[in-house]
Amino acid sequence: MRAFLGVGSNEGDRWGHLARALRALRAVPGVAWVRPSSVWETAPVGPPQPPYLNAALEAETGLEAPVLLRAMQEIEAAAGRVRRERWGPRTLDLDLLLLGDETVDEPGLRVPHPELARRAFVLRPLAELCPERMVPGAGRSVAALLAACPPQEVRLAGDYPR
Ligand code: A4P
Ligand code: MG
Repeated sequence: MRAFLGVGSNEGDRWGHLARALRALRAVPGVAWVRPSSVWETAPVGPPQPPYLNAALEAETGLEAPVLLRAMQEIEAAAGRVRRERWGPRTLDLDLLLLGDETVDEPGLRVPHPELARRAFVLRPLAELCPERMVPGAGRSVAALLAACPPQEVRLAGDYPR
């Protein structure tokens, strides 16, 4: 199944956190391969905080959504992620954006990610990987959602670090 993940960092060694997240995801048993988007620097959404680096990752995996989410949370924890205020600064944030054509609506896991359609910092990198992909529940493609979402400051920062 094809999975799409959002990556964000606005605390500490942001480029290093992105590089380690990609390496760690590639090492997860059940993840066949991972392809990154470019890296975008984006103005923070939420409380005042430093700018983010955001990117998207495409992965091929047989893992079920909860198992994949648990692996992602372990990668966040290894980056020294401390959960404080909602939408506050973080060393590494990994969000499960899309998983095949699946819709999951559980207390601890919602797929597609519920904020997806409103966030240019998610849609801009995602549109590099899969512009034509239809988003379940939205009835529109990633590119169409990007064109319609509120304007935000997002600028290309460079290639994904290896
Ligand atoms: N959860 C449910 N569905 C998912 C999913 N599809 N992927 C649950 C990942 N997690 C999911 O997340 C809270 C809970 O969401 C998790 O325990 C999980 O079970 P969290 O990462 O602990 O808390 P959070 O990230 O502070 O809250 P939230 O609502 O997930 O925030 P977001 O949506 O991650 O947004 N501005 C810019 N420019 N760039 C950013 O990347 N990120 C955020 C955080 C705010 N502003 C930003 C950015
Ligand atoms: Mg999150």
